[in-house]
Amino acid sequence: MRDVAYIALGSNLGQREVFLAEARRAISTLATTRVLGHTDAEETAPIGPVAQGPFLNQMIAIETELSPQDLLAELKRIETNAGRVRSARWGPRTLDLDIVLFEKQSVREPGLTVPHPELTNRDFWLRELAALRSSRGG
Ligand code: A4P
Ligand code: MG
Repeated sequence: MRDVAYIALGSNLGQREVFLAEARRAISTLATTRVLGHTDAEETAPIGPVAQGPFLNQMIAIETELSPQDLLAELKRIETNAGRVRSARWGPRTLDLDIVLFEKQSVREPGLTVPHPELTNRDFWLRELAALRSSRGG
């Protein structure tokens, strides 16, 4: 099914701008996928229980025929290519890619929840999502 999806990009380790740029490039090459737009990157204070440096966050909108599950698999591959090592949950990372929302599909499975359960708790996600939706005229 062709659908519009929103992906949150985050980095708080190393060359943060470079990791975000590489992630945008990699997402743009996914099969059956085209990028509709992205927000400017913005620095945000770390949320959650782990003491860590500030994040650079950004959101990208895509149109894709990939299922949410297939998109997640691709995003995990892109994270791994960015040298991400999973340590503490919520801890520092070179690159974190989260599926925020699909316009038409929702998922509730052990390994995947869409819309992302933290969406309503993250002001910058809500703001970025609204900006992308309004720039698409919808
Ligand atoms: N998973 C389930 N639903 C989704 C989804 N919608 N998108 C599963 C992506 N993944 C989803 O994620 C753990 C597992 O969640 C995945 O294997 C996938 O199967 P992870 O990326 O391995 O671990 P994580 O990122 O540490 O955990 P999580 O729950 O994704 O945390 P968040 O929400 O990514 O929090 N502060 C600021 N300012 N900015 C940030 O971006 N990010 C975090 C991490 C903490 N504090 C932050 C930020
Ligand atoms: Mg994550």
